[in-house]
Parts: sequence; C-alpha cells; structure tokens
Amino acid sequence: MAKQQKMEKPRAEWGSDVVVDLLKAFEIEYIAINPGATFRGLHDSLVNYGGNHAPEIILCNHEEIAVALAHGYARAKGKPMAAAVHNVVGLQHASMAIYNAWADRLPVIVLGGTGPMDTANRRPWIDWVHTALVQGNLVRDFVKWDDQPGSVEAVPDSFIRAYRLATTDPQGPVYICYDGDVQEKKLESEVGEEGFDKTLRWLLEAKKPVILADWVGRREAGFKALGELAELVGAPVLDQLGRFNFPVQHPLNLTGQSEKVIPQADLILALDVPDLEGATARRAQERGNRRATPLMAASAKIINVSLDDLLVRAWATDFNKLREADLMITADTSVFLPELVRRLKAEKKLGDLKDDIARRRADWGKIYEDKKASLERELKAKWDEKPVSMTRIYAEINEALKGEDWVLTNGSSQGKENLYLPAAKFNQILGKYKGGGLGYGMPASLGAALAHKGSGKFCLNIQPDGDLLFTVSSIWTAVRHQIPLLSIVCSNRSYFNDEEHQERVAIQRNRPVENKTIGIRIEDPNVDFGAMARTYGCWGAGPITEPKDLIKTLREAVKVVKDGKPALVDVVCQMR
Ligand SMILES: Cc1ncc(C[n+]2csc(CCOP(=O)(O)OP(=O)(O)O)c2C)c(N)n1
Ligand SMILES: [Mg+2]
Repeated sequence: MAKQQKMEKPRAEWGSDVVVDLLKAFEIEYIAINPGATFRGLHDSLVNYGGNHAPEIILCNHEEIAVALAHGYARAKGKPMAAAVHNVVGLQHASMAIYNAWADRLPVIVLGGTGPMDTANRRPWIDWVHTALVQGNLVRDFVKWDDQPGSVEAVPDSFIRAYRLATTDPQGPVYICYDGDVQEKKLESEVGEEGFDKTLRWLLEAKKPVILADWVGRREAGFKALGELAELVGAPVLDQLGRFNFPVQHPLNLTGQSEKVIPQADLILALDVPDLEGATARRAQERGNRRATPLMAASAKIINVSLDDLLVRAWATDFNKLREADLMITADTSVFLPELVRRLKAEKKLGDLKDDIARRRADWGKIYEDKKASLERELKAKWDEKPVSMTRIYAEINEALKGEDWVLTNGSSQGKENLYLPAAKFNQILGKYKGGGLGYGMPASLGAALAHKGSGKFCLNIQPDGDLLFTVSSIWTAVRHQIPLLSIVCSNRSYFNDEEHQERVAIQRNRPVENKTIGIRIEDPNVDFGAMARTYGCWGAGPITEPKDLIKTLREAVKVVKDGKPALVDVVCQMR
C-alpha cells in the first residue's frame, strides 16, 4: 500500500490536527473508515499532518465493516483502534457493529463528524439533513460514553476521557463526534499539553499538603478518618460541601480560603472531588468572564481518590472538567482513608517530621485565625443593619439552638452556614442541592426531618425564598404528617443569584446595570411566607424586618418544633 512520505512532526495548525496528535499520543495504530465530508478535516489531518501512519487509514466499504474491524482488532490485541464514520448516515450504518462491541465489552474508539452546529455556517440541505441534535443520541444506549466537544480547546479532555472510559473494565465502545467547524478551525495557538503529562506517582513527603474533600462525609468511617488524617499530617481541609466533611471550627478547616491555601500547596489530596477544576481555581465572577483562574503552583502534584469514573454517563456533564492527576486511585474513600491512616500511623518517618508538621500546622493556623477574626468583624459591622444580615441570622440561630443536637437539612445559596454554624458531627450539615435545581430545600428538609423524627435531633432548614416558591405546597405535607422542622425563610425577595448574572452581562455590554432587577425580584407583591405557612395550618411568623425581633421569634418557633410540629419564620434579609 502506498504510504505518504513521512514528514517531521509539524505543529498543529487546524482543529483536526489536534485529534491526530491525540490518536498518536495514545498509540492508535489504525483508523478504519468509509470517507465522508463531515470528517473531511480529520481525513486531511490523518493524511497530510499525520503522514497516514500511526494511525494509518484502513478503507472499508461500509461503516459496519469499519467498526467490526476495529472490534476484531481490540479482541486480538487487547487495546483499541479507531473507526471514523460519516455523520448521521454513517453512524446509523455503524450502529449494529457498535452494539456488537458493546455486548462484547470491547473498546472501540468511534469518531464521527457533524454540523456545523452553528446553523449560520451550514450549506443548504446537505449540512442540515446530515446533522442531528445530538448525534450521539443514536448510539448512546450502547456506548460507554459519547461526546461532542464544542471547541478545539475541549478536544483533548474529551478524547482522554473517552479513551480512559473505553479501556477501563468493563470495557466498551465510545463515540466522539467532531463538529465540522471544530475540525476546520485554524489554530492561533498550540493547544496545551496538560493532558499528556500524566505520570503515576505517589508522593509521600510533601512540604505543604492540602486536602480537598467533597463527598467523604457521606459515610462516618470516611468522615472520622479524614479528621485523623488532617491532624496526622498537619494538612488543612478545604470542604467542597457535597457532604459535611470536616468540623467547621477545627483550626485546620480553611474552607473558603482557597486563594490563600491552594497556591502554597505542593501536594493536593483530592477526595471524592468531581469538580477538581473549581476546587483549585479562583472562581470567575467579573465582567462575564466564565473561566476560572487556576491557583495551583505548576509544580504541585495531585492525588485523586474517588469512584467518579465508575459513574460517568453521557447525558449530563456532571463529571466536570477533566483534571489530570499524578496519581489516580479508584477507591471508596470510606475504605481507603481509614487504611491510609492506619498505615501512616505505622510510618516511622512521621515521627521524624514532627517539627515540620507542627510548623506548618501553625502556619495554617494563622490563616484560620484571620478567617475567624474577619467573620467576627463582619458580624459586628452588620449586627444592626436592616434588612437583617445573613451573618446576624446565623448568629441568632446559634443562640436559639444552644444546647440542641441540631442538624441542618438544607442551606443558603451561598453555603455560608459552613462558615458560621459550629457543626462538628458526622452528617450535621446535609447541605444544599448538588444538582442546582430549585425547589429542593423544603421537600428535602422534610425528608431529612422525617428520617430524624423521634431521634432527639433538632432539624433546621435555612431556606432561600425563590427555591421555596417552587415547592411551597410541601408545607401542607409537613403539617399533614406532623414533621418537626424549623424553616427559616431568607427572604431577599429576589432570585438574587440571577441578579448578579444580569449585572455582569450589563457591565460587559455597557448597558444599564439598574435594569438587573427586572424579571428577577420577587416583589410587588411581596410574598408573606408566614401567612402562607398558616394557610397550610403550619405555625408561621414574619415577615420579620427588625433585626432585634428575630431572636424572640426564633425561640418561639424552636418550642413549636420541640413539640413535634413544623414551624416557619420568614425573615426579610440582605441579598447575601
Ligand atoms: C429549576 C430551576 N429553575 C431555574 C434555576 C436558575 N436559578 C439558579 S439560582 C436562581 C435564583 C435562586 O433564588 P433563591 O432561591 O431566592 O436564592 P438567592 O439567590 O436569592 O439566594 C435561579 C432562578 C434553577 N437553578 N433551577
Ligand atoms: Mg432569594
């Protein structure tokens, strides 16, 4: 077979060149195809950029043949090759062979083309009849994962994830669809090599290890072991709030201080953290900037312990941005952490490091003290402000619940309860919605309160107003079934999260910022949640507008709940 002349590896110039870089990086030997214009960019890159070598094109006369060929290769060789199939029609032809690979638990990397998804760039007819929304739907039920990266920058992550998923047991085919525009985009700069640099290393001796924890607290064994681990190595914990992971008032709890902590870390131990990008970056807030700014030192290493890869599905991208790790450990943290602690304790070296550990503990302790002092300053400054400040609400809750064994069943949109309420026990803060779907707070709190009914635990729901309006009739259920729960409605009278968005967009577009409240404020008429509770037969108070009235009402409400009934206090409060 005539081979293209081998050339020196040129720098990627087009979107589809990046795909070829990846195929080469993963040592894909062959790519079986029947040609098609929707992957003409990729085809050109295979031939003219990749030199038609590793991967080499294997021309087939039907897509079913192309995929079946790749299937047979995987069976014999124990690693995948690729197949490229033309859009909707090629994929339909390929589908049965993809199903066979699925049923045989074999990895096949199926690539495809589509679009352009941007309809403004489409040629008449053909680009339309050959584009689906979303093409992967056609084979989604029998591939391990499918994806359609929306930009050239997104191509490496997508490919790496697809390869990783295809080749981990149980193996299976994956499908990645490349938009014609993405393939044919002229590159202005080289795409980062980030994903290629993964090395497997376990670093035992770090100068400044930092722990990120998101869902560790789902089991008591993990929660306890995390506490011990932090103590043993003098590492601060940044709680990502998926569950309650670490005591709020522990001096190593530096939650909310990631800008000070992350840049100092030389080792990040990420425990059940699906959004590792968000956890290690400064969140983008200003001027419509969407991307977060990384905070980690380039030399810092990441150890990532989670079971996340076992639950990747193609529909929602709740697996978050791919973050390479120096050491990936697929393990249940509630099993892994106790064992890690056990082994650490047996390490002689730990004794030698005693002074270093004490020193870094003291360093982190300073950040904790600063954080505490700034929360106290904020509380003082805002004590008498009207509407009532959130910090005062938290302080008054602490006062009203003194001596109670309380559980927070839901939280504010900001998650600030993890700074202000002195939770220390396993599962003491159940936290807010993880899927970001409004209407969660009241029904989820009722479920939690039902679970704790009769246990002596006092259930508290910090309830944003907009969220409550979605499912307000759940108050009826609370009364009907006598579920003891104190709900404090934070009435900022706004779907405020979106007010912030409208402000950013207006600034970016140089449009009147004052219009940010239109279509967002829950005013005119104001909702009287106290009265609303009462119409359902629930004890209801408020709206409280005077800060000084809050504590008395809270104490009354606590009594009602201790009598086994639901109670609701509506507090008109500040936006944040
Ligand atoms: C079902 C659903 N619809 C719309 C949204 C978009 N959304 C996200 S946050 C938010 C505002 C929430 O308002 P509220 O619960 O009062 O909290 P606040 O931001 O005011 O603290 C909206 C509308 C969503 N997340 N879920
Ligand atoms: Mg609100």
